[in-house]
Amino acid sequence: KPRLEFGEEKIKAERMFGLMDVFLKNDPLSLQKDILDHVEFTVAKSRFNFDDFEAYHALAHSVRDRLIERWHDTQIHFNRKGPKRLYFLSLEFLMGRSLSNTVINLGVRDQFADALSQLGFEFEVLAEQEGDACLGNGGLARLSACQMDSLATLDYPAIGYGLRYQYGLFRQVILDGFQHEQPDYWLNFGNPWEIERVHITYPVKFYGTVTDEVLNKEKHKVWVPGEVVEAVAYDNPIPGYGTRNTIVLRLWAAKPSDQHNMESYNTGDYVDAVVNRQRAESISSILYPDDRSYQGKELQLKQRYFFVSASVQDIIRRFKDTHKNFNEFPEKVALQLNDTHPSLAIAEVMRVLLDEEHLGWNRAWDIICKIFSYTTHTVSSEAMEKIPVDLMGSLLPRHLQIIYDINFNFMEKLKKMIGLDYDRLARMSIVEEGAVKNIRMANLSIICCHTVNGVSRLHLELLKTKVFRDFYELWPHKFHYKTNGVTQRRWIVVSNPSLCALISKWLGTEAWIRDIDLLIGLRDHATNAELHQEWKMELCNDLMLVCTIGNVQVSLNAMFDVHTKRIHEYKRQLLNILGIIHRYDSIKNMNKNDRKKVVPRVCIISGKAAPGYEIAKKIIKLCHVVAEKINNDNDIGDLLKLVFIPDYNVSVAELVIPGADLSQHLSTAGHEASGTSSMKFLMNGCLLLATEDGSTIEMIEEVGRENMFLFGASVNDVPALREKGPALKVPLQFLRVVRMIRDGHFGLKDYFKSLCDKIETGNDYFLVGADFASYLEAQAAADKAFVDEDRWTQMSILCAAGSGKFSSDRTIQEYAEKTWGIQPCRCPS
Ligand code: T68
Repeated sequence: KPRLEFGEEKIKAERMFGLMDVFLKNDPLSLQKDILDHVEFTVAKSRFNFDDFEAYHALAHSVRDRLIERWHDTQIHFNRKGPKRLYFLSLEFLMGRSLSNTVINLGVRDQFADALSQLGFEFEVLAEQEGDACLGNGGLARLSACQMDSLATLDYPAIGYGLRYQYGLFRQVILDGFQHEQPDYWLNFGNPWEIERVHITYPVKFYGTVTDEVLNKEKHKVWVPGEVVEAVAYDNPIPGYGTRNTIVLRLWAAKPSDQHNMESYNTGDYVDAVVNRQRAESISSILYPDDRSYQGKELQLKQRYFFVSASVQDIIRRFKDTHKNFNEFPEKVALQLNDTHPSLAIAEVMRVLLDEEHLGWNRAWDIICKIFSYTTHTVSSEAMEKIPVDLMGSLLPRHLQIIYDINFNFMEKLKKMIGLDYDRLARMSIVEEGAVKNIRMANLSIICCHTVNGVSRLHLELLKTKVFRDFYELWPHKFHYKTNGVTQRRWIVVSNPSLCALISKWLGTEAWIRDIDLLIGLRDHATNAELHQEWKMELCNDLMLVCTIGNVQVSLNAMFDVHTKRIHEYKRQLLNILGIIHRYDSIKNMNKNDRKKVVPRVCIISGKAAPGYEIAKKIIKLCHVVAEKINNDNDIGDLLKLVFIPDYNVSVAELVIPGADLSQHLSTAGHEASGTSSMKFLMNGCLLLATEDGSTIEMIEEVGRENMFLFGASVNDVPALREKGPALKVPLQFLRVVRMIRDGHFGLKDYFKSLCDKIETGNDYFLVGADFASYLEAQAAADKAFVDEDRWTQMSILCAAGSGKFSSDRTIQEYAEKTWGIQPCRCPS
């Protein structure tokens, strides 16, 4: 069957069809030929002389060819069927590496591995050559990546939009225990997974003025920009698993525009003009590393609008290719805002409909209210984004007008509904009054979106009762939650192939890779001795993790206890370190006999601190000094080790998660909107030591309280504990370990003083002291369970068996059905 559709010229079409009438083949010989062709013609190295890195590139290009083939077919299929599409707008995507994931989703992993081995290469070794694509900060960004995988796998017609940062998230380098940041110029060695679309470009306007113009006797606003920058598309195909469907993540890069500053050429300063043009590229050059503190920087706002404007132009262009009337827009378009970062899209679509499509306010507003949905990933009002009105007015003058108009209409309506409750009106206004006037992006989003989603059930409760209470009371129907999920393709199939094989063997099928509900079938075997044997072998398979740890000698019998996530006070890495100091101190004070009963532990901590976050950086240093002391204490030996793995990213997570026995999720209750790393650990049969926060509450329902180590104050307890202030009781052990740090037991006592002050009773906002006793109890319970191998193995099996709910496939299906109103559109294979 023809792979391409041709126009009129039948002869030409037949000739081309004759040349390309079959899909690329996946037998060893064809694959080898493809790889060698790419060595010779893409990498431009002799096929007789190339190294692993060059082989990786040739391999990646051969895989990419197959990806493009499916992607074209999917696009043709979507265009033919014309379904409603989802446009997923996110400023961050943490994709990690692509090679292994792609070959597994395409179903050609083993074929490529065989072909390579005959050429004398090992697939895994070449896969190690790939760098991580770290175009995001943390949970939110990795969630976007997991969701793209699920959208493709479930055959949904979706497109992801983001920014092609030249510098990804900073690399963390540890020097003498201190974090240093280095730029991640990830494109240095080329990126075989993207396709540059030199013809898909859109002008993006900034600054300037807005004037009134009369057109067909009607008044219209015209925005005359002061600067224009070009957005160029880079397409990253995302293959589904067990389907031909391949969707795209389109990332925008900024390039100078020919419309930019034409006068400077005319005034003759050619060299200056060219240099100035080049500055345009800085818009998409850097990912802002500050997790959840929007600083209202001009470049950051420019970046956001740049991304939004290019995406909106692309979406409208695609719609207009096949439709004349905007009445159908809501039937064909769903726009998802991943947090408020892309919420300028609301004002941008409104602007295009009003000023360019001349729809009139009411028609345009009606469309806006039908197409946008918004997911918030934040729990506190303080973390909600605000943009200074002055900044917005100078950079995006027309958008500011539109936002004011939306707000005016909303305020008028609101007054009719709630009366003249001025405090409440002020809280709900999009415009925050004060010394500096701000635009509240969350308010804008809630007012304009048909649905506001939280990321766990508890998160929705907090939104309803605290953060968005005023809005919830007004529009209860808008508020929903979709508990987050992660993709089992990346987090089991790719990163833990031996567990994957074991699960498939015991379930008698690989179907769980697409249909995660089947995992529950493992429960039937939870007490099976034979499975226990195999599962235990699997749990002991910590070798990769040991290699990652590097030069710290550890015992393989030890419990591998892992705490990996961004370093943040609310995530309480400090609680973990204090617990480790307490363990160290206890072992030191034990007699020989008691020492024999100690369960050896390898504690692993990993995570980045935002560059300006002093306290978080001190926590990293504390971890290092404590590690230094413990790891070199002969008295302790194998009983306790502490390792900090630098530069945590997706690839490190892929090594660490499969090797962990216990993982820690210690957020003060009410602070973690959901948490997603816990889901990856759970799927891998790792036991959780956690507070009852975010999605953990739902995990308790799925795997049972008895299979987890829970501790700490509940969300309802937290306010009362905080209120106690200096009267709050903390255990003696806590005072003792804090004293050890204060007294300089680990050195640098002056440096750590502020850290200790932060957890001083009366000052301890995150309740480290209040939760300490309960934390130690949970740790002791974990030790006790670990010694009973059968019990531990059974708990581990039950965790994996109960993790099905936490697949992003379930999340995406809920979004598709309840929020976006999109249907699967499966490309025939
Ligand atoms: C996280 N948020 C939540 N934000 O903290 C986590 N913010 O509980 C949740 O599981 C996850 O989102 C997915 O829903 C973030 O990761 C950011 O990374 C971020 C980045 C820039 C600005 C603000």
